[in-house]
Amino acid sequence: MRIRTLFLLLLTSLLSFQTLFAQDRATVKVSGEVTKPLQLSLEDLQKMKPATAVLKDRDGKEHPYTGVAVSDILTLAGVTTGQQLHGENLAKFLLVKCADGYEVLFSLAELDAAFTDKQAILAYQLEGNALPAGKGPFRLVVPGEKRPARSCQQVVEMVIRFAKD
Ligand SMILES: Nc1nc2c(c(=O)[nH]1)N[C@H]1C(S)=C(S)[C@@H](COP(=O)(O)O)O[C@H]1N2
Ligand SMILES: [Mo]
Repeated sequence: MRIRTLFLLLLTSLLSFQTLFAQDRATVKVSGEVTKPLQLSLEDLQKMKPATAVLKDRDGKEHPYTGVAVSDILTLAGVTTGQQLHGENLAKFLLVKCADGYEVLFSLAELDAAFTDKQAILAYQLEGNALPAGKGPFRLVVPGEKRPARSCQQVVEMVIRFAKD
């Protein structure tokens, strides 16, 4: 009996250790039409300039998230932003991919401070705490939208592509 309890204890601690590790190892890949592909970990994001965004849920309740401006991530990856976002570059888009297969799309101009004051962020905290398992470790938070449907959870990849024919 005692051995079994000990074994179970060992197993559960090993499993929770693994979950912690998995959280630590989680990254968001930034790829496609970039000059510098990225693989951002929580640590990498925490070193960048923090930004906040409020997400209204389906019941109208407000939730304050902290993370990094998507535009800062795009700039770091060498995506055309700000002054460079003109002409044919306006036909570029960002596709955000999530662990459950959910995908959402933005034109680059929608995310650019030169075009809009609504700053979308890649969030890693909600009310000062790490995001809960089903939502994190990384979530896109898009303020100023009537529905939270593009605020996608469990983000794993951000792909930039050209939609130009
Ligand atoms: N990865 C992922 N993100 C997602 C979804 C999803 O199915 N998968 N659903 C979206 C929809 S339709 C809504 S309404 C919100 C719900 O977010 P909440 O649970 O924080 O209220 O998540 C959005 N983000
Ligand atoms: Mo939804």
